[in-house]
Amino acid sequence: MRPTRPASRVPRPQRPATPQFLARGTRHAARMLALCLPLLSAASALAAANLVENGGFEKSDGKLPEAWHCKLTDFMPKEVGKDEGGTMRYRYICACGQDLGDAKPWCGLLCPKCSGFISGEECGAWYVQNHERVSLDRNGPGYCVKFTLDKSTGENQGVRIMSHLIKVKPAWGYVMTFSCRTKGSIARVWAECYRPPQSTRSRYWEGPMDPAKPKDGLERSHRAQVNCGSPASWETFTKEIVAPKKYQFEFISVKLYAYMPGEAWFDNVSIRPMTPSEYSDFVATKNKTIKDKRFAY
Ligand SMILES: [Ca+2]
Ligand SMILES: [Zn+2]
Repeated sequence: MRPTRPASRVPRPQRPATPQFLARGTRHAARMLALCLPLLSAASALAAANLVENGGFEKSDGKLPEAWHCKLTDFMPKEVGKDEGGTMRYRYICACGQDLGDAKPWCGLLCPKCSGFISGEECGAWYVQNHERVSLDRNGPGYCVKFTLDKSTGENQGVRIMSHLIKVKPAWGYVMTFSCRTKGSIARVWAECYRPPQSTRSRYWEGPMDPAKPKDGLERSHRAQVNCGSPASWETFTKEIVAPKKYQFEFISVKLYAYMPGEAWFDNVSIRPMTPSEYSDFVATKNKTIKDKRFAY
C-alpha cells in the first residue's frame, strides 16, 4: 500500500489561515515529514516488492481469498479424426462438458460455462470440487488460507489453489517466500513459470481469463518447487525462481498444494525481484556446476 497523499487537484475546504497558523503548520509538517519519510519509503518499498496480490490472504469475499484461483476445472482431449496430413485433431472438453476449442487450453483461461480456472494440465474433473475444501482461517490478528482434505481427496488429487498470473521482467531472478503448517497433510508449493508459446500455431481466446489476460497462449517453461513436508507449526520457506537462459519466463503463478488426509495452512506468500548482486551470485554459482552448457543460466 502506498502512503496516501492529499490529492492536489481536489479543492480543499477553506480554513482560517492566519500567518501564525501557517508558520506553525509548516514547521510541524516539515518535522512530521522528516520523521515519517524514511519509514514511509521503507514501508512502501517493502509493500511494492511483493508481486503476489493478496499473498497474506487478508482480502476475501468472506469465504475464499481474493486474487487466488480456488474454483478450478480442467479438460481432456477428445479425438475428432485425422486431418489431410494424417495428424490427429482434437477438441478440448472441460470437465463440465463445455467444448473449449481445438487448441489445447493454456494456464490463465476460465471456462465460459462453469467459470473454473484452467491450469493447462489435463486433469479432467479432479479439481471441480476443489474450492469446497478451501477456506479462510485466523492466523494471529489476520487471516490465512486453509485446505481440508478428506481421506479420498488426500490420497488422490489433493487440494490446490493458484495465484493470479504475475507479469514479470524476463531474464531476471525472483525470490519466493511463504509460511505453512500442516496436520496430517503434506504441503508442496510451486512457482509455475510461463512464457508465450514458442510454436507458430496461432491461438486466441475470447472467453473469460485471468486478469493478466493471456489471450494468445502461454506455455510452462520453468517451475521452482518447494517440498515443505509436514511442519506442525508455522515454518517459513524461501526459494529462488531463476530459469536457465533457454527457459526464460514472463509470467509466474504460485501454486499452493497439499495431499494426504488432514489439513494445511498457508500465509505470507511473497515474490520479489532479486537484487542485482543476488542475481549475479546465483547465476555464477549455478553456472559453475552446470555440465551441459545448453542449460546455462
Ligand atoms: Ca495473513
Ligand atoms: Zn467448464
